[in-house]
Amino acid sequence: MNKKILISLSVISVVAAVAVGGTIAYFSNTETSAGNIFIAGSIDLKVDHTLQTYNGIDCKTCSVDIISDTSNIVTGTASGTDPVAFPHAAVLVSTPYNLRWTAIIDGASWIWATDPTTEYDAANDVIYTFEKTFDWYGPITGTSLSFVVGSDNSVEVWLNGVKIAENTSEYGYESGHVLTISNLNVEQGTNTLEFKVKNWKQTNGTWQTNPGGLLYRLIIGGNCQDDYFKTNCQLWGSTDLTDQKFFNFNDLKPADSGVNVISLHNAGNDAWVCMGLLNKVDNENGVNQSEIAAGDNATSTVGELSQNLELFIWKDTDKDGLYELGESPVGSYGFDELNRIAINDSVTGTGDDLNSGADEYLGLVWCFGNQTVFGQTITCDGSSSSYNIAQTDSFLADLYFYAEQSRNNLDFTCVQIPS
Ligand SMILES: [Ca+2]
Ligand SMILES: [Ca+2]
Ligand SMILES: [Ca+2]
Ligand SMILES: [Ca+2]
Repeated sequence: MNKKILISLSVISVVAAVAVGGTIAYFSNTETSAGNIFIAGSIDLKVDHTLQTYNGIDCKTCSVDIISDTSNIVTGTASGTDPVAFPHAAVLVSTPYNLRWTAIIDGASWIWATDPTTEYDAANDVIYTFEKTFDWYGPITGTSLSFVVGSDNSVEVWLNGVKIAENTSEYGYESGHVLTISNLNVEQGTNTLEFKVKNWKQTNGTWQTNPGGLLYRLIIGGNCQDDYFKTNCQLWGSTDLTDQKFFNFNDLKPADSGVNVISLHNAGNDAWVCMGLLNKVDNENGVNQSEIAAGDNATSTVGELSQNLELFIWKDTDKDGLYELGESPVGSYGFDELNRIAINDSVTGTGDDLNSGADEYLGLVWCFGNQTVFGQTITCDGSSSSYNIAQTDSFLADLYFYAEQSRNNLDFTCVQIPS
């Protein structure tokens, strides 16, 4: 049997009353036993995180700062002769060929599809399209906008498929002729910026006399001040996880609680799905008098935070972060025991695998203290002095989602995953 496995990891970093950094990991793994039944296709799980609250405060985007650099993508051209297949990363213009390129934007670099501009593209009218995406969640009101675009020669700026501004000047590369955009209709979720840059033909032009180029910086100024949660929480659209964190708190107190909505998108074959924590680390970070009074050991190095963090998971069908009638519970867990949780496996229900192309929406409610779920009401009680044992402690872990094909694998259970 040919079996493909993908595991996505993301970090939990929760700290009681001390700040600490986290590490991040992602890996995918393919296991193959060759020569038997061949099953085409693969398992590809994508994960998004579109809603988070902490003590009733919503996570939202604080700021955006993007520039022309090699993370911009060249998506296509009109009559240009870039020999590399699209899409591909934009390249830095290695030499400021044209002394008239007086536009300077802090932090931004001149980019183009090729370096240097091809011979044909310097002598003919050509247009290249550069693309960059950014996420925005929450209100845009109260933010500031700075958006300046330099171009050689003219440029159209598009946002989410709509042209929002253009610079028709041949001299977009001069400081006095750059394009300044003062209004941006940002959408919730992922926004796509496109720059359609036209290099104007010059008879017998060369890469020295007639290069093409794009230079820009977009800053949407924050409105989160120094709120740790707001400036450190992250929301994102459907993606393979790399460095995203679902949890990042630096000053937890008993009775603190929060909600996360996580969506799993199955972009591959029908699959079983499990989740859990790996690489759990409980740090003591010293033992104070309150901890000792609560029963901690003065010489302890292993903290007690994960034992005192509780979690309830349910299938949040309407992805609103509220546990409502008709939505199925997955279960209640301590963070210290959270591993190999069955979201969809052969014992969670008949035919309960996650179909190809389908989504699963999970709601998570965590509590520092004693969590109870009664009917649709979830409470968090941190009033016991026993929680003092976790003062100054910290907890880090990787949150993983595991997908395994369900076809020809009907008896799979999440407890089969190596822990
Ligand atoms: Ca030019
Ligand atoms: Ca401690
Ligand atoms: Ca709901
Ligand atoms: Ca402790």
